[in-house]
Amino acid sequence: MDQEKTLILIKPDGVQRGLIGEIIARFERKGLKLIGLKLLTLPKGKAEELYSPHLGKFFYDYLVQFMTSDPIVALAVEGNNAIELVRLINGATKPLESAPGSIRGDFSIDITHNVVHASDSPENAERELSILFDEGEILEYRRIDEAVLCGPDL
Ligand code: 3AN
Repeated sequence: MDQEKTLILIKPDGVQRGLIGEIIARFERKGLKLIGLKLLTLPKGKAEELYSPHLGKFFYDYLVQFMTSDPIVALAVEGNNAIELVRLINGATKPLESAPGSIRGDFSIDITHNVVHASDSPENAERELSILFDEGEILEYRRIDEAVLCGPDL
């Protein structure tokens, strides 16, 4: 099975609105394993690196300013097809496309202040995890429910 690690950020609006617990609970309940967790104010250089694929776009400067304006929460999670799964749980970028039931669909009406970020490919997951987490901050352990969360490879 495709075990993947990916990065999730609870953006400053999510932290300010008191949604940290609500958001983490959704990923935990789904069966994703939390392997890294921190509350931090993102330094400008790291925000620029994180969003470097968007450099030059009209929203880039504001996005960097917003992401560094107040604390965020960084989560590293692991699980079967975690990258796509997390993006499904987060919901689409555009407010009119994020389905009710997703985090953005339930909590956001704005394309910038949209509560969460998540990596969109294995390459970006590796790149983004290394921006937010040092070696040693990502843990390896077994959850006691792993045997029932993930069946055998058939
Ligand atoms: P996602 O976060 O859903 O992967 P991306 O990677 O296309 O979306 O964009 C990264 C972030 O850039 C979005 N979460 C949003 O905050 C911001 N962004 C993207 N498109 C726009 C836009 N048209 N106007 C303003 N901000 C945008």
